[in-house]
Parts: sequence; C-alpha cells; structure tokens
Amino acid sequence: MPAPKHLAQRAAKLREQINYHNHRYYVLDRPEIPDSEFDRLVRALEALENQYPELITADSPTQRVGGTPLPEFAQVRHTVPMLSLSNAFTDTEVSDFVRRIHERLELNEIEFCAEPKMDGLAVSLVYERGLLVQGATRGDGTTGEDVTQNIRTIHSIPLRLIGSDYPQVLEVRGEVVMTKRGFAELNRRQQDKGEKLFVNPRNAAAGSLRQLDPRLTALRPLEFMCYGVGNVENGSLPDKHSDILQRVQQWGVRVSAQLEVVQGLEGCLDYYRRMATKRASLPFDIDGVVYKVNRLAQQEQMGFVAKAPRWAVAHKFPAQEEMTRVLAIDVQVGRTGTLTPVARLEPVFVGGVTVTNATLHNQDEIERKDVRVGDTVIVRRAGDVIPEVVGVVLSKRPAHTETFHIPARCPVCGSEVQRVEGESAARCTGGLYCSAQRKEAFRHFASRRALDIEGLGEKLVDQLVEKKQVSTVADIFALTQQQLVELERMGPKSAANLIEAIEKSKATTLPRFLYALGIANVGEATALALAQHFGNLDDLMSADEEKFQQVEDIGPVVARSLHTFFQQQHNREVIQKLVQAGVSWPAMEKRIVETLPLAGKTFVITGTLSSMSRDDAKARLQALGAKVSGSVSQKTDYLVAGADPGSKHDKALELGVAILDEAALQKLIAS
Ligand code: 5U1
Repeated sequence: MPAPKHLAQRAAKLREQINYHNHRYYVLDRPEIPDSEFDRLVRALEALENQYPELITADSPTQRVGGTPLPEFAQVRHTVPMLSLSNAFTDTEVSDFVRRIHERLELNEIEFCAEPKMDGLAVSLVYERGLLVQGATRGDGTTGEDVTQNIRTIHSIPLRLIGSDYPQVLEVRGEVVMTKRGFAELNRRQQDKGEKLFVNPRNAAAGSLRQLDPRLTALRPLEFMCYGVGNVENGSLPDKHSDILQRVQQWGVRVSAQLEVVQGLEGCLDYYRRMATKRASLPFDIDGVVYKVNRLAQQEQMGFVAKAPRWAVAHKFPAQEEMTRVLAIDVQVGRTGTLTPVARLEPVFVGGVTVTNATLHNQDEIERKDVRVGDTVIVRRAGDVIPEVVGVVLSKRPAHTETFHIPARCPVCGSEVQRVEGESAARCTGGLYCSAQRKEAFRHFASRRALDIEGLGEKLVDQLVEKKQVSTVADIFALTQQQLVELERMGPKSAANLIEAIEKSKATTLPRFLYALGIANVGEATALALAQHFGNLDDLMSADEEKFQQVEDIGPVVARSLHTFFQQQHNREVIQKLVQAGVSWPAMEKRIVETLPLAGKTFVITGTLSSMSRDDAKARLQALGAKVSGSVSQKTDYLVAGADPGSKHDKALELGVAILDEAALQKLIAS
C-alpha cells in the first residue's frame, strides 16, 4: 500500500528538520536542540521509512551509512585536475611569491584570501542539482578513488545543499580531517580494544576514509572543511574566492572559521604569525597557512606552473613531526623517584628546534609503542610541549633489536623499583637515600611548610649536594659554620644565620616532620591526618598497609607508599639520625576525627587575614577536625574571607556558600 500523502509530507518535514539541526550541530557548531530531541526526530523518520520504504530518498539523513563493504574502490577521473600547492618556508619566499604577482599583474596592492592549511586528506565532492552524488580522494590529482559511501557518513557534509541558487553541477573541494579531541578519543577506544593506535590525526583521518566498509568509517570522528571549488556547470559564482567560500558555506558546507581577506605581503605575514600563535589551541592540526589571490580574474592572469597555481602558496609552519633514530634509551629518576624512560635520538630539527631527547613516559607507553634501541621513530614537538615519540616506523626496524624494560633496580642508587598497581609510573624506593632524589628532597625538607629552614635555598642545596657535604637530610644538622663559609656567596654572617635557622628548625611538629620526609603521595593534609591518627612516630613506622588505610582519606596507593617508605632500612636510619640530632616535636594526642567539633566540614580560606597567616588559620581549623580545601565547590561549607578576597568570594556567593569574616573565624576557633 503506498504511503498516504500526509505521511509522505511528514517524512519530508522530518528530513528537513533533521538536516537543519544536523547543519547547526556539525557545520555551525551551534546546536539548537538537545541530542535527545534530535534522536527523537531521526527515530520518527526511521519508523516512517520502515513502514513505507518508498519514502526513502537518496538524501535522507537515515541513509548516511551504506550497507555492504566494497571489494575495492573504483577509480574516478577528476573533471578539473586537483592541483597541489607550492610551498614557502620563509618570509623571503613569501615575499618572492608576492613580488612575482606584482610583476605579472603590474599592480602594487593585491588582495589575498588567507586560510589555515588543514592537515588532512584532500577530497572532491560533486553535487548535482544540490544532491551529493560523488566523493573522491585527490589521488594523483587526475584520478582518485571513489569514496562516496564513506564520505556520506561524515555529518558535516550535507547530502543535499541548502537553498536552490547553487549551480547545477558544483564540485566542492577541501580536506577530510579529524579534530585533535576526536583523535584522542579514537585512540583511547583503540587502546581499550587492544587495537593499533594511530600516529596522528591526519593518518587516522586517511585510514578512516579509506575503509572498504563504510560502517567502520561511520564510527570515526571525521569532519570536512571546504577550501575551494572545482568543476562548476550551469550556474554562476561570485568573482572573488572569499565570496565563493561564503556562498558555499550558505549552501551548508563547512568552511574554516579562520578565513580572512588580507592586503599585500604585510597582511599575509601578519596572518601567518597570528595563526602560528593560535595553532596549538585550534581544534584541528594545521601545517601552515595558504594565501590565494582573491580575485578570480587576477588568478586567471597568473595561470599555472606545472601542477600548482601561480596565484596561491602554502606558507608552512615548522614541521611538528620528523623521523629520526633511537640511539639509546636511558632511565631518568625524577624528584619523587619516578622512573622515566627517555629516548636519546639522532639530532633532528622538529617544531622549530633541534631535538635530541624525547620522553617515552613509562613502561606502558614503551610497550604500547614497542620502541627499541635502533628503531626509526616519528618524533613530535607541538608548540611548547616536550618532544615525544609518537610511533615506530616498523618497516625500518633493523634485525636483532630487543624490547626495552624499565630496570628492576634504580639506575642511580640500586634500590628496588616498584610499580604501584593501578599506576603507570615505576618508582625508586630509595627515597632520601637516592642521590637523584636528594637535591629535591633537601629543598622539600627545608621548605617553609616542612622544617622551614630559612636561608637553605635551592642554590645552597645544589652546592652542598654537589660538594658531597651532605648525603642525607640528617647531615644538615651536622653542618658547621666553617663548612658553610667555604661555599660560594656565603659570608660569615649568612653562615651564622643559617646555623641558627637549622638549630631553630629542630623544634617542629609531627605533621611537619612527616611532610618533610617527602614520602610519595604524602602531602600536608595526609601528614596531618597520619599524625592525628597515630599520635606518635613509632606506631606510625610499624604500621602495615591495612592500618594505614584506617586513616581518613588514605587509600591503598598511599598506604602502600607509606609502608614501603618506612620498611626501607636506609629511610629508618635517616629518621633515627634526625631524632638523634635533636629534631623533636611535642607529643600529640591521638584524635578520633569524627568527634572533633568541625569534623565533616570543609573550609576554603581566601584574602589577607590580619591576626594570623592563612597557614595558621588552616592549621587551627584542621586541628578542630575541618578539611581545608584550595577551591570553592558545591562541597564547601564555609569560605573564610580576609581582605581583598577575589574570585573565590564571587564563586562562594554564586554557590550560596556561607562566608565568615576574620572576626567570625576567631570566634569559631575560640569557641
Ligand atoms: N586551505 C587550503 N588548503 N588547500 C590545499 N587551500 C588550498 N588550496 C589548494 C590545496 C591543494 O589548492 C588550490 C589552491 C588549487
């Protein structure tokens, strides 16, 4: 039975609505309705089409994903060849390009259309009477592959153009790309499934578009960005490139939001610099910018050279990826004992600098990428991000390479290396004994919130460690004025002051002492909770992981870290020496936190307090059982606001958090 007229009309209306919202969502990035509402429209159309298959049209939004995989892609001959672009790598080369245009056109001021050069895969889309009839890759510029079924799965490509004033045949050209975020999500999914990871968004886009099964392409987050038109029949277009792109955009095709009309060489170079600074924050990878003479009549006058137009040039950014060879893999020990494998590379110029090292992050990453000494690898340096190895070129792997493993013992101190379950990092358990961790451990030990040794700064620590005057933090207390005077920039007066500060630091508190030890994952709040729970150091040092987990907010990772630290003989010896040197603290009462007056309450402190420092206020609130957090959220009970409180105060007002001034805080503490 044919579909009744009103249902045919309803199907047409639904198609129109879905296409409208699809365009707002995928092309304009301005959705009007929630996803659930959009899904409802699609389901309604599907139901109608199931009941009356004759209502299905080629441009129906339900028909994006075709059914059957292809045996291979058919070849497509481009009606108008798809040209490539000449490249310019320096300002001088751009200046030469502009000069040649001035000479040929005998004009001094040229208008250019400047666009980002998307790092994707060039494709051609052919629309006949507004209907998408063909999608093809660029191929060699003359012949490409017919990827229509795959192209149809890309939501930012309209299956039918909007409006009616388009040419009868319109070929739109541009790049199929993947957003950086889409790429990261795709790789996460690949990793979860144990499948091969893609090296970069461009490879992922190319691989996705060349799937023989369009259902697979449909699962990939691909997008399309138009940069021009090819074959145009029976219809007219504006006489400037920028206006043509604007028209194409009005017909529903996505065009770069960064497109600009600029004047002359200065305008081009200024655009290049602005895009270079924006590059890292753009949603897509771009590898340069393109300048095109804007007026079509002038383009025609310029003509072509070989396979590239004389009226356009790609001004490339320094490459962010290059190939090089792994000479060695070293393991660095960081300030908290984390072991980081680092690839030593044959020097390579990438991202504007010469790179000789790249982080391999951790054992999981090494296994995932299977990087081996001798491998040829792709190194990436994007923006100011530290260089990383993104993948191995397996076809170039030499014979007899070996898989790399993080060593079982610390390469610096020989202590056991532990891999914490659920964490990708491997850690040296050497703690204060490990010289790689020592400088940082000294800095941390002497810092204001730890033992607070005034004058024992970074430079001094470096000298003391390098001159081997101290090997563990306990040695600080054996330093003499004579030893200190011999250090650079240390006069008798400063040496005497430092000795006095060291002496003064011996009288501390148990939470400060625990924090000063620099145990992995033990910050100030954890140190305080530990001190309050155990009350003394002996009980704490003999606790097992289970006992540690009984402390509020301590989970298995921190418990393991604490237990491991206190089980190491050298750490116990350092602690013993510190106590022997006179480091001491007043006895602490064991506290059952739940019984304290401010238990369960979360405070945030902001602004300047006049009667005490913020640290003091924090310590006093914590002593009453409160938690003190650094930022205001729904979980905050009170904001303590001193003078000039700033944005935390605004946020607290917004969330309806109770605000205490200094007087109210003092009253609370006193009561
Ligand atoms: N943005 C942009 N990319 N791109 C690539 N424009 C552009 N134009 C091209 C190519 C190959 O070619 C035309 C100038 C012919």
